[in-house]
Amino acid sequence: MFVDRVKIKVKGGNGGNGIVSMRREKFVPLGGPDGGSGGDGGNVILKADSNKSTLLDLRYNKQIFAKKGGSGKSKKMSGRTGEDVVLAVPVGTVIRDIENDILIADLKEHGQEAIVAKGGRGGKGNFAFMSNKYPAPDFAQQGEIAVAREIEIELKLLADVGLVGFPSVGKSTFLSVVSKAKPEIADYPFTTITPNLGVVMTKDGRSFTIADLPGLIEGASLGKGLGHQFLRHIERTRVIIHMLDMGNETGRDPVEDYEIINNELSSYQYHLMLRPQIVVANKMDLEGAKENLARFKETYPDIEIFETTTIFQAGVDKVLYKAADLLETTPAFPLLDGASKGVVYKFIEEKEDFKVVDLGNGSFELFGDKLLREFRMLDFESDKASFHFARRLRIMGVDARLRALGAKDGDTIIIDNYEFEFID
Ligand SMILES: Nc1nc2c(ncn2[C@@H]2O[C@H](COP(=O)(O)OP(=O)(O)OP(=O)(O)O)[C@@H](O)[C@H]2O)c(=O)[nH]1
Ligand SMILES: [Mg+2]
Repeated sequence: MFVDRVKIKVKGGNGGNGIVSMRREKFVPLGGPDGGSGGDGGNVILKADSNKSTLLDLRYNKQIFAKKGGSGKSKKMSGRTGEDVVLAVPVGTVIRDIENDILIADLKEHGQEAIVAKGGRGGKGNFAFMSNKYPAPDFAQQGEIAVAREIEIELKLLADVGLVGFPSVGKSTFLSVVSKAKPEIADYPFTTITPNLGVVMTKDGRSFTIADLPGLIEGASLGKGLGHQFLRHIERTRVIIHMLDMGNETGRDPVEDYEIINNELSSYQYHLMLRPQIVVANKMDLEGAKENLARFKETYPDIEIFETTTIFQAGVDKVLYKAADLLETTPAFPLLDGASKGVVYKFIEEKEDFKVVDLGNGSFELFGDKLLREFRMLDFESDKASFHFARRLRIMGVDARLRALGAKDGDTIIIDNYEFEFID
């Protein structure tokens, strides 16, 4: 089965907790702090693998969680790092964050990887908090809770050339005579229901990949037929072979078909009409083909058109040469959101360490990834830890900012749904 789009939930492992521990030695009544930090949680990683051709495995695997980090140990020993989960996906896989609607990665080469969910950081043990000011800190940090995110994983075929046209015009037959691919061929519409890929070698030794796509019909760009679902696979192609059935058997009119398909390509969001097109008049062996072709040429005198009879392999070499020529001069089209170089790796960047919002009535709310991260790693049980956090706020300049905004003794400070009193 060919599965080319799945949604899954991913979450890195939580960070391990740091611990509080004091060295105990015979004859040394008060040893220094030696509580180790927690290990970082594991990441969820997707890795492009050329042996994979579909996303089928992921379809039955809706939630993927990496392992959490281990707690710190005494003697300054860190907890173990949580194991990563690495999932193999086909080359050509595009990953986006659903909630933020951003592209996370575009895996174009075998072996490329992207972290789709980061593990939480390990909390610091009391040893890590030791300083001149705190020679013997007796508090530690909790491990960071990893954030779950929903991602959409999509396979966009990496073919150089895409075969498009109405159903039954002979696209699969073309692919079967120019490559080793063995697509199903029959005289009913939508014989091809999933794309087929083939590798072409021209007689002058040039090689490229070609994708045979399900037939398009009028309204395909709006979701009619099977075409819509697969139009997006054309997004990666650089050259389009637009195939027409010049025979009279189907009762369709090739001139009209040509216009309908082009309308669909231009209505579709990926600017598919920007790709150079090779127009192919197929089934030239059939009755009426010559007349139809003459009519096409009259309507479009400036368009170069290649005549083929794919069942006899007639005329196909010229089409392949033309495709190879065009590929030499046509650069890759960037994906709609700008990714083209391979792995893009985007997490929303934090601009400032913190932000203070005056809510009025003596209430202020604190925001900021860094600040929240530290806050969430607080060990609430320990007064000392809270004291340390308060000191951090002072060092980061949060206190000063609050005062500048007019915060007074007794005002309410909100962090992450918790309320505190401002003490000046
Ligand atoms: N007479 C004649 N028949 C052809 C030619 N090329 C293909 N056919 C026939 O046309 C029918 C449809 O061919 P396919 O290659 O399956 O067409 P397709 O465009 O892939 O169709 P879909 O997969 O349904 O979109 C088959 O019965 C082929 O044998 C040709 O050059 N001449
Ligand atoms: Mg077909």
